[in-house]
Amino acid sequence: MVFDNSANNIMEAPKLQSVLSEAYAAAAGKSKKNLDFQTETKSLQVSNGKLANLKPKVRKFVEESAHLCQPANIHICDGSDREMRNLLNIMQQAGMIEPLPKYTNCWLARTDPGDVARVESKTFVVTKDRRETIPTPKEGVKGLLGNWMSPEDLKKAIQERFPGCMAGRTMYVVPYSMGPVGSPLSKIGIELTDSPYVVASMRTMTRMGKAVLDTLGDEDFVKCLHSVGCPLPLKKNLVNNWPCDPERTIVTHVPETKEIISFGSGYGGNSLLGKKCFALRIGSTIAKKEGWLAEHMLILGITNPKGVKKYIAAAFPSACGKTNLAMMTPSLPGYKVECVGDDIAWMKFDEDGILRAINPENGFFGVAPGTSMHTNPVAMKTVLSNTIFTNVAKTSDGGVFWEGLEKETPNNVTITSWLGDTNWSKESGKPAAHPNSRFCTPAGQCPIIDPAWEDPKGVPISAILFGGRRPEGVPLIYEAFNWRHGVLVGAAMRSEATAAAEHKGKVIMHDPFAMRPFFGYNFGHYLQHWLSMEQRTDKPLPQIFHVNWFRKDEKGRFIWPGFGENVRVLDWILQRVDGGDVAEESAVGLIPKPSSLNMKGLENENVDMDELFRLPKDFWEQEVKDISKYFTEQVGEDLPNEIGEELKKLDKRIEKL
Ligand code: GTP
Ligand code: SPV
Ligand code: MN
Repeated sequence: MVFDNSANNIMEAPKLQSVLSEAYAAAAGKSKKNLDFQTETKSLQVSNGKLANLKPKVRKFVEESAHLCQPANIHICDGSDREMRNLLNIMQQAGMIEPLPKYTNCWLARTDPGDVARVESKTFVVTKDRRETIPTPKEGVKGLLGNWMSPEDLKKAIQERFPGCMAGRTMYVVPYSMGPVGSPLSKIGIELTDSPYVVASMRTMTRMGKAVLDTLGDEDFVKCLHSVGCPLPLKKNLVNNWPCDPERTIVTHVPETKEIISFGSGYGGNSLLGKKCFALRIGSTIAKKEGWLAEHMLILGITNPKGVKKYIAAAFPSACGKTNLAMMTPSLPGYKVECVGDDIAWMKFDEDGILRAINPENGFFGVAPGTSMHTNPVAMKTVLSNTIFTNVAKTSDGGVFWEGLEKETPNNVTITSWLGDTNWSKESGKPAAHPNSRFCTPAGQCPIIDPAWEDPKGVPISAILFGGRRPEGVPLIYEAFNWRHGVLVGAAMRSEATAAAEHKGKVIMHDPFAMRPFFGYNFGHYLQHWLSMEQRTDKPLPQIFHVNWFRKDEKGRFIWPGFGENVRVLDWILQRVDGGDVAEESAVGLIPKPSSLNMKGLENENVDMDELFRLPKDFWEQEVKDISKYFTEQVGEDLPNEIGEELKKLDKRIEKL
């Protein structure tokens, strides 16, 4: 493959220097000392662990960052239960969390209402050349495929924010592994943060602590620096005792030097830097170089009534159903679903050319609203212990509440909303829980966690699903004709905006591969990388499908019952993976032959199957136009020809509708 930017590589542009190094040097200059760490150690107060026990590279990172951020104290995390209890204690005393006595070791955090979701507009990837990060949009058009920042601007942004930013606070050193500790597929990061909430969450979401430091040799690790940006003494009062600085929030990534620098937000993907920042944005750049895929995908195992087990990966945008599908309780008798991961998949070919996936995470940071014993009983059982809930409502009997739990909540309790309204009722017209409120819970507690979920080899993937919230026009299920067509299907994904990021309203947004907010490099090059998978194996690649649980009728009600009933769609997919003659051609792809979708038991639900599969010509003509415009305006020259050709073929098929 020859990429358009190959000329830059040939010219061997000087390697990017660590963007943090300049800030470190400036900080050292200010203190009028050389960066002689052996002698300076005395001035750094360490309350847990010993700097001298750290590997030289780790120690240098910690000490230089401490000189820059000026924390009162350093705590090197060991990952023990005792440490976790202390963190929870510290947060409880600071009024950041409160216990939920109805459950075992469960806690509620309420954030500053200004810090409730990922901030895509303040998230940047930093490269020397803009085009490495994003395609060049058509003149006069705003680029929608990520934000680029120059190394110089990042250095400035760091200088404006980080000197002294941890004053009076503890800087935690969080060593973590994405993937099981010591697995050849795993990668190590070290996050320095002044937020105990981040530490406690990272302890659940990643493998964190001493074992990681012990495994780390002399190799590089991903350097993650995070601050909530509220040095002590405070300049203004905190809201809900939740330190953050929304006006100055910035989430930045330097793929070349493997640095992640985040400031101002303590929430989710902005601050738990192993997740979107490392496992997807930095991860996708590593994957591109090394020939594998880092994707925003769940991984599930499904066993059919004959006992045949397959693994499926699925990419849906944020808050579009990954956690729910990954843990689903199948409504069809004899089926079993087991969960490998609910958000991120790292997929590589093994020595036999089979694409295998691992879940690099160790916990679930799942959307709370909508989760109930009816929709997702497995999640409800998982979160009964050792869980931190954020921005949900609480009940007067010490439990949690959110939209969707009405039928499961005793009538005699009062509800305190996420905003602290102590006598919340539905009549207020406001939601009790924030729509992006979440639970952070250990994956190992999931009652249907797959026996192979920590297998360092990963699990073999038979099918890849794309999907989104499409109220109109898009059928329940269709299969791509082949890999190339499947890459177009991923590239053309669109979905209704959700509360997982700062977008307002229910506008239909382009979200290719559910990765729009998470690409670590130019989307055109990403497409080329996906196309190249065909040349990387002589084994069949996973079959690609598109699903839509969210089609609505003219009254705005979902046509498809969803959740556990989605197994009917998975059943059809398994038949296709098995080579079953159950598909017929349509303009958009292969769809189920009449009655090949198992509807047994749903007869009384009056599901309008015709409407679920209807392909309105005007809708699809407009869809092709919109996608074509998007590719031209947003991807331009970087769009691989194959994708343009596949879109033309779709256009031709639509003409015949
Ligand atoms: P992120 O964690 O943000 O990446 O989200 P996700 O893709 O894991 O989405 P999740 O499974 O948490 O679902 C988000 C919302 O969609 C929840 O409110 C669910 O109740 C709802 N949802 C999930 N699956 C279905 C479905 O099959 N049908 C309907 N109608 N809603 C669903
Ligand atoms: C998403 O937004 O896709 C999430 C939540 O999974 S966060 O960790 O905040 O990115
Ligand atoms: Mn997600």
